[in-house]
Amino acid sequence: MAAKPVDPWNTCLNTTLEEEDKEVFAIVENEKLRQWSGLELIASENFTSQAVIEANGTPLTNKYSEGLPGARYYGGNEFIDELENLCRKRALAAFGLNPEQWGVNVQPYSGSTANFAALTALIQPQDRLMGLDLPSGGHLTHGYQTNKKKISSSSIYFQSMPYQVDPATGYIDYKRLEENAALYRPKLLICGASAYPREWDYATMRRIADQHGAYLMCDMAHISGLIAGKEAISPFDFCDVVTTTTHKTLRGPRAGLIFFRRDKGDDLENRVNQAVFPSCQGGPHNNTIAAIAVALKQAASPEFQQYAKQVRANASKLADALVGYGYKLASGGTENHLILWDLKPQKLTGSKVERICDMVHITINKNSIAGDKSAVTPGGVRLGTNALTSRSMKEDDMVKVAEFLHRTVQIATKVQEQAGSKLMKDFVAHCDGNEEIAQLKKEVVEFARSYPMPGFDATKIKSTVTI
Ligand code: DSN
Repeated sequence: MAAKPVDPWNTCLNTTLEEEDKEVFAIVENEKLRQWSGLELIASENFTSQAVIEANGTPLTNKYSEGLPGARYYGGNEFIDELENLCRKRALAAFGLNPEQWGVNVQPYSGSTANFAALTALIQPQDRLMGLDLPSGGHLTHGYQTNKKKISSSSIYFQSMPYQVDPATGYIDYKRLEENAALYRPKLLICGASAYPREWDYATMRRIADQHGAYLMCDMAHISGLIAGKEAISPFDFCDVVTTTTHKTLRGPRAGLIFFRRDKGDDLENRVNQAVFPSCQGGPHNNTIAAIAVALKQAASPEFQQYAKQVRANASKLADALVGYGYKLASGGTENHLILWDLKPQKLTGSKVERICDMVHITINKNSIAGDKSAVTPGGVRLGTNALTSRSMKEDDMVKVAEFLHRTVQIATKVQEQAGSKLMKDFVAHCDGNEEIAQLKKEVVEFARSYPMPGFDATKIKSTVTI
């Protein structure tokens, strides 16, 4: 039978993005140029692979599949079931888990929804939880609240008491955590962080949780790639539930996973699955699940172990080089992919150094250092080597990156002096026309562009801007 003609009002359904929407196309191309031309040091970002990007952009986005494989609320899910089962199998394999002991839900849209679903599964509204305080490097979703306000839904719907790092050492104060837990008697202890450069003492966390019959959950989002790559201690030997994002060191698409013990005897499997859907989410994003599956296949490979090893080696070298310039790092260094750089001895805020870095195409983020009073103008910045390692950088390159960073601090110091005030608006005004900034930007861009670009062909970028 001859193909039927396309209705005129449907011709837009088979045009390329470039043909169909020049504005969005240009934004995408300009962002590609920015990614290729800069030094990406945000510890929670990475450059995912071309295969992951392809899977993420497939017609799997068209399908509704509420429910689980074999038990859906919609028809037509035979291939989606196959995909979700494959993704679940790969998730367990990537972390060396026995399917009789562990199961996984691959539907969470992100790390924050994964965490809220995990809390929903594990404890009742207004039950008590303890997570690492945000100013100590913890995540919002681990119960964050201030003196004035309950910020995260994890503190709005649950009672929260944080534990902290010892500001003198930068290490988690487990002794104080144990003492406070004895008074607070939490139902849930959460380990895992967004800005903690040291290994976790999971055995101690487990012991404290057991003293109170509490669940132990790990949010391994930042270090999941290092765990899969056998470069960090596995939390699975100690925890009841483990959550993660899939786009940080794991280098997949933006999404979340929840692992749960199947052999604990209190039905965590059903509780977690029901918490994800129908309690917290609707239909899974199947294109994303396809992309997660691809990333997990890659994460289980010997090459990924080499990548994870290099991420740590690069972080360690970058930390050493910064210390070599006389800078202070929280806890004195790093054992994972990230560095917390304390800029208070330089009398600079993280915001100002972040600002200069942005201007020279080094992408970092300002971050609280334990003891800081304000999260808006924190005293430090956070650096991570996961993305630069995906661009094939090694230890020698970290020496150069440290030199670039040192120059940003020197520039920030001079600009602050010239501004004659500590106000950000005066600082920004005095950056205009600064020749050192222009020179450093030129060098950074040239350096960055000399490294391979994962995920897309940088020679084919059709940007409408110049960098
Ligand atoms: N916002 C992420 C980070 O930067 O660590 C965590 O979700």
